[in-house]
Amino acid sequence: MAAAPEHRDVLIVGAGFSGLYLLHRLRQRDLQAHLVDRAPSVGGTWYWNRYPGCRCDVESMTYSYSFDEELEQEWSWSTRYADQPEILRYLNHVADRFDLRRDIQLETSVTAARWDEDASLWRVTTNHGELTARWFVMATGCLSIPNTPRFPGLDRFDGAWYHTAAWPEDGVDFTGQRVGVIGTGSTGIQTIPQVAAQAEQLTVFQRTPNFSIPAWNGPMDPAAEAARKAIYRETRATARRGPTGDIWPESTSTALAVSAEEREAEYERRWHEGSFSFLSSFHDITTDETANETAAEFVRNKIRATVTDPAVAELLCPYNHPLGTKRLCVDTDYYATYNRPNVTLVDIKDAPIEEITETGLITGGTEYAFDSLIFATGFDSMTGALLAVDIRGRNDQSLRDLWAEGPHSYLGLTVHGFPNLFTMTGPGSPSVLSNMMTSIEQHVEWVDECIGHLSEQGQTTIEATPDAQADWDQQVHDEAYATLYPRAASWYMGANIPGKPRVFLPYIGGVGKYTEICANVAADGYRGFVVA
Ligand code: NA7
Repeated sequence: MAAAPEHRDVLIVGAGFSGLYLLHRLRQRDLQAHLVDRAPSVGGTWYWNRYPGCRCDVESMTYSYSFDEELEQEWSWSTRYADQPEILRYLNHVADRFDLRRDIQLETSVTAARWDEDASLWRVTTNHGELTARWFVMATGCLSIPNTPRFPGLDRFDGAWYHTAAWPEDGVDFTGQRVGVIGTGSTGIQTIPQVAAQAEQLTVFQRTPNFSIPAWNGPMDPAAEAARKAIYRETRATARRGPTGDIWPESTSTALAVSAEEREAEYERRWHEGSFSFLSSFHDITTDETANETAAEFVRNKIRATVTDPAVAELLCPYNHPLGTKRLCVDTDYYATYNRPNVTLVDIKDAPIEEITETGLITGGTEYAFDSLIFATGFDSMTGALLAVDIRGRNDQSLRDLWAEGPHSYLGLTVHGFPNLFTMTGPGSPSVLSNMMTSIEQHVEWVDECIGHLSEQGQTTIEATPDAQADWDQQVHDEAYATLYPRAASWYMGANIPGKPRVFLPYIGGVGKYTEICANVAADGYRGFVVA
């Protein structure tokens, strides 16, 4: 007879920022929580993405946990934007500091999960057998399933090829090599300058140019660090209240209401501040095409002023989407890299990659030869990791079938027909449109309080009603279509994956507004849910 599956109160999938914090919170309740992850280490996305140049594009003093004041005060980031090794060290430190490892099971992949109606629990299949849990939390991240385009001939390539999100743990030395990079999103833009500095020859294949703002990264200034730490609580509260989960001030004026000189001065100021603050220069940049174009042209002029070959500069200028509607990139020396004699930009907009050969790739009838090829081709975002698991709710309803035309959720956290399932930073939550840390902490605290409250009341299930879910889907859609975002063929829209439904995935109404909605739902006795 097979052994009975191990049972826990809560099963969390994913040892990234959200899974680790949720485990810590639940520990403080009289609940047994267990966390599994397919990786051999904690870290989530910061374990897998270890390509050269990988770092966070949100400042580390904001992109870090706020839940523990001692941790916040004691930890020191070495640079303004931490690189991947430092963020991974931080997550390992957190796992040790809060003694989380005793409830973490690594190298454990979840393949299927089924709601057992009679027992009111989830039966979860892993490569190490079955687990059961009353509450099932998918903390699997928004960008966890790499997108590797199936170019014909890839298995023929005699050189080495890498996806940036599955980088060898020992690193790669490109010294003396001819290297090709496919993709110019945030990842490509981070890695291209680093690879260019090492390789003998680098060729970049660009399908869509992106807008990128300088990070102005550098060593942490001890005075600035101390000043922030003195008001850390206030800045965290500001981040939670605002639309982006970050702390830069949102402009209250419109780009078209001020003179051209004032507009340029504000763009220049934000450009030198760096990162996503640029998008908040004026409050109509993401809603008004004409306003957006003023910001877009400002960035194009920066590209023209940086790249010495005018033809290359023009190829790097984005025209096919409003600024910000594909995720804004944040770089260190990206545009200047094209001034190096060993870097070539190949525009593949009208000449897609035809095939990979033994020695390289063919596009536009020309063959390019390489020793190594880097795929910086992104992810099956937001829904990818959730649908990678065969999740079945009431009446054996499959999540894959339910979401075949696009995701449905209530608050981006729950799905009707799937009781006691929580999808952290799932589609319909602010997640990728915000500082993820702020959204993650909000989700974790809401889910922890929900599970804690129900458990104290002796209640065993919570499930979104169809009406609440339909209303939320509508709100997610309406908020998005009040902006310019749906105009871009972005991964926010699922447009980067052939055949994926075109639905705007994150909630764009803002972190502060979302947090208030979630708090009110809980305060109204979990309005929009059936609790039993
Ligand atoms: P992105 O932003 O999805 O970028 C992927 C890049 O790869 C982008 O330039 C794509 O061009 C390109 N791509 C994808 N498929 C192909 C094919 N078939 N042929 C040529 N080029 C292709 O992923 P990133 O990893 O850069 O960033 C994802 C997020 O991770 C980032 O926003 C941060 O939040 C962290 P396209 O634009 O689709 O024309």
